[in-house]
Amino acid sequence: MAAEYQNIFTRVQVRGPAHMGPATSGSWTRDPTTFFNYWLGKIGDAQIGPVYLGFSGLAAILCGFIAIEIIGLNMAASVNWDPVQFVRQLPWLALEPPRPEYGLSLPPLNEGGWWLMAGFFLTMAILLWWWRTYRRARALGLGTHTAWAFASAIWLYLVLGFIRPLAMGSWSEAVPFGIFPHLDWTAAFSIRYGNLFYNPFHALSIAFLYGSTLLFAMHGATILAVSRFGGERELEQITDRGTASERAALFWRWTMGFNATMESIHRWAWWFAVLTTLTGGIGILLTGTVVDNWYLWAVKHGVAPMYPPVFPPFVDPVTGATVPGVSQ
Ligand code: 07D
Ligand code: 07D
Repeated sequence: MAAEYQNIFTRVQVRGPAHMGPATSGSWTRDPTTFFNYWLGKIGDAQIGPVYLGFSGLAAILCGFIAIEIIGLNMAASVNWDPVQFVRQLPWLALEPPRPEYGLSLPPLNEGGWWLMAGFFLTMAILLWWWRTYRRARALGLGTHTAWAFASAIWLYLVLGFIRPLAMGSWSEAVPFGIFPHLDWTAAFSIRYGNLFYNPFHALSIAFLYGSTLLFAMHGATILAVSRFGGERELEQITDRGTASERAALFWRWTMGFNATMESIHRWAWWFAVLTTLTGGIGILLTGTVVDNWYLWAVKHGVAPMYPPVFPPFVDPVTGATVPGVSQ
């Protein structure tokens, strides 16, 4: 019988002995536990495991657990340990950073100390997880592209919660833990510094974010469209372009006159994603440290117009002083 065309939903789930992957050196013994899951096999590979725990993995999970525990218990305390209110109000609950008067000092636990401690453990968890992605890639003889892409996200995270607060001299500048509270922080940050839309690095970050989704859609669509010719076996297509890659390339040359290659499309994707948080982190770090008001910055550089006065200057009836006009 001729092999039938298969896609993600019609794939035959072949069950051989579990594949343990190539041997590596300098690692902990691999946990041999594996099993198969039919439903996960529908969206990916049905084989689950072997998971490699390792030192950094174990330490990251531990630190992550402590961070979530501190955040969760503080939130629970804020609703008087009432489990119903905890669930009802969860999206609005917060663990806030210290008030400005504490600067960079260590505040009492209930006035930001818990926030500082949760931040420490969350940061440790993230950094240890980064180390795990680096080490596991190395152990398999891979490049470390995943680790460096992750590092770009961590850069923005560190700018938001650590580097910029250090530069501003106060933990109060950092982001609170909480679902809507961190959105309130984001909105307030934009307003406080004169509208982030006028920050050119925010604009760059948006262009790369939108560009990432466009590239992802174009690439995903292209590969799915040629999968009936074996196009999803990308590695083979790099060494032997075969009919799938030829067609994919021709499709884009027909429609746009230009095509990426099997390799270069992944470089485009990597850079667009990485530059989203890289430029974003630069934009946030400049805010309040170098530029205090992005709207006025844009006016100064001829990017935005100065609005005409809405209220002309007037004489204050109480003091007799002339009050300047208000322009926005
Ligand atoms: C889909 C991969 C899975 C990850 C998920 C997130 C937690 C938090 C904590 C209950 C794409 C897991 C979430 C572990 C649980 C508690 C206390 C990734 C995928 C599903 N944000 N943000 C969200 C974080 C910042 C902003 C959602 C984290 C900045 C806006 C989620 C950070 C600013 C909106 C979330 C962080 C900002 C969100 C969905 C860290 C500027 C939304 C995230 C560590 C960049 C959206 C209610 C998602 C939303 C949203 C997590 C930072 C803005 C809770 C962990 C300070 C405008 N953010 N965020 O799918 O629905 O990511 O909010 O820096 O509209 Mg955020
Ligand atoms: C947050 C990187 C850190 C995350 C890490 C993940 C865990 C979870 C979970 C295992 C997201 C750790 C993960 C702990 C483990 C599990 C389950 C990446 C993060 C390490 N903006 N804005 C951006 C737009 C406005 C504002 C970026 C659009 C307004 C602020 C992005 C609009 C105001 C900041 C972007 C818009 C405002 C941003 C984020 C439109 C609010 C930032 C990129 C159309 C009123 C951040 C320079 C990203 C930034 C940022 C988009 C509007 C405020 C491109 C499209 C004007 C304060 N905005 N924004 O990838 O970098 O984030 O700015 O209106 O800090 Mg914005």
